[in-house]
Amino acid sequence: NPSQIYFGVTPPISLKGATEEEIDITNKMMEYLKDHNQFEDEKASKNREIVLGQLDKLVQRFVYLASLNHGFTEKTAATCKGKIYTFGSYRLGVHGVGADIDTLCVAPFHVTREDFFEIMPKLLSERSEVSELTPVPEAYVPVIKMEFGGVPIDLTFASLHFSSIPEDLDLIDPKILKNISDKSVMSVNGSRVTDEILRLVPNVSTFRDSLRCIKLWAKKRGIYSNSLGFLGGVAWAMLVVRVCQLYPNAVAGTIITRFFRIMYQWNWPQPVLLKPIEDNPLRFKIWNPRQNPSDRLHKMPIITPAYPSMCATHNVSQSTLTIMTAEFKRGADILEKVFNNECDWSELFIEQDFFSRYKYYLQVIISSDNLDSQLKMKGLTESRLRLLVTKLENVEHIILAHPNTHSFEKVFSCVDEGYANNIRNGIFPETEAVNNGGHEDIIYVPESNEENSGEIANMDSENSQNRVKVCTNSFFIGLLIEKKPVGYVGSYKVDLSWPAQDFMEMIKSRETPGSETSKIHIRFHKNSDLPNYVFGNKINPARKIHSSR
Ligand code: 3AT
Ligand code: MN
Ligand code: MN
Repeated sequence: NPSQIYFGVTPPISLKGATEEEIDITNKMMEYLKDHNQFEDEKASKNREIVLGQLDKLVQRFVYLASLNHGFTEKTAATCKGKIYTFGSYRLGVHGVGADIDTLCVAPFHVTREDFFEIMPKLLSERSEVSELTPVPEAYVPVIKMEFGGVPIDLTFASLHFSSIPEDLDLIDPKILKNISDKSVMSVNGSRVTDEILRLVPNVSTFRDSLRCIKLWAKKRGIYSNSLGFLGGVAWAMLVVRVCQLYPNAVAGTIITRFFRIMYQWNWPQPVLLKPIEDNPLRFKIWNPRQNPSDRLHKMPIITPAYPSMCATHNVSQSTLTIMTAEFKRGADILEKVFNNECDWSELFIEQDFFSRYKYYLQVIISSDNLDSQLKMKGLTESRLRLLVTKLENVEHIILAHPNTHSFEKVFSCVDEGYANNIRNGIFPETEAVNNGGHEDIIYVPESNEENSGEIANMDSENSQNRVKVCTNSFFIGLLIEKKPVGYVGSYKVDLSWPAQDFMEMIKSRETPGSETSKIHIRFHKNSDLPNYVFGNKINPARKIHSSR
């Protein structure tokens, strides 16, 4: 098999090893990453291992109890073993400080998903190390989220065709997928993809160093988010793997340079593949643009290597592809300077200045009177926001709609409903204060604002019980609008009301029980009237200074 002599779908571009200069530049990169807290210390890694050990014990207990419930004798139940696997950034060995551990609990076939969501949360809640326990059984990939011994954990579940899970079971074997539920297929998929990734990379340690660099860069540049139409952790990992395959003997610094060049010049929608797509023996849905019209719509396909292969980037839109391509170009230019000794690595990681890039912005404000509803609404809105982006980029004269990966959370307690309504419509105190020239009493008080807490007490402490609490989250979308041709008189009519209305209707129609009181509102901003808090409470640089009356 000729594909055995190299990794990937084409032969490498270069087999060259590293020059001294490349090693030197790589060392500097590693120094930067270490100095910026991208590696966990020994103690924290040990703690993760301890947590995983304890979690494994709980899984064994769970399988035992579930087996008893299904009528097994104590003796037989004791022979039924489960197993936990890890995936995600921890499994890849690129997790940062405070990252979660993505874990998969694999149980024998008689143990059901209902058992998992019934028994496991009970066992976990009995443990003093566990906090923020949140089962999410209705998710696309059902999960129990929690903090265990200070470590965030995502725990998913699959049951496989075994009466007891063998100690050495390798999930990479596609036969394990036979006749198991769709949810179990999706759940083992995370783990199978991570395992394949590690097998398809020529040098794991170079891959890890490179991926850490790319992840930090993508976060700083605001392009790390699967749900908003950028790339998530798995997709970034796969891009780095592909470049590692093309330069199997290069060091990380070189991989990064090549990464930006190759990705900037990539001929999308040509897919990035880490290996040939496998046949389809079990007739799952796999990515196949020749057969599936919906797969032909993918703008930036990056295909997962484990059977059944899927596109990890189906959320990418024209706008987000344009934004990422510009970032690849920026990265390529900076790396060229790094290699010419004209600048250092820190330049690569400068944070994007989202609120200075565009002249127009939309603010999507969601609000609720309690945190529980608000969390649900926030998740719902975040998972749909890309649909608003797609609607916007199709509006005439709009070139680009850019969703900000950072959202803003504010909690207010208002003296009455009138003020609460203003908040729900996104009219926050400081915006008001500017609008009426700063002549205003403190009517709304951000709850978490320490500085103002003294003033709350002074104002009217006896009335504070009657305050109306409003929790808000704001998402911003930057809009690039076509320049008017020279000599064009008048202004463009850019009608945002339909996309905005459509989006709000969609969110409202998805309301879940408890979220009836939640509100969604969309505001349009010129850059000069963006609120100061998006600039970290510095004055909006685009705001003209008003002379006071
Ligand atoms: P972090 O270091 O945790 O930020 P990560 O790559 O581990 O990076 P996640 O923990 O978010 O990222 O995700 C790990 C895996 O979980 C990736 C994917 O297989 C699965 N996953 C994450 N989010 C979703 C989702 N919304 N739907 C389906 N699978 C998901
Ligand atoms: Mn993770
Ligand atoms: Mn996770």
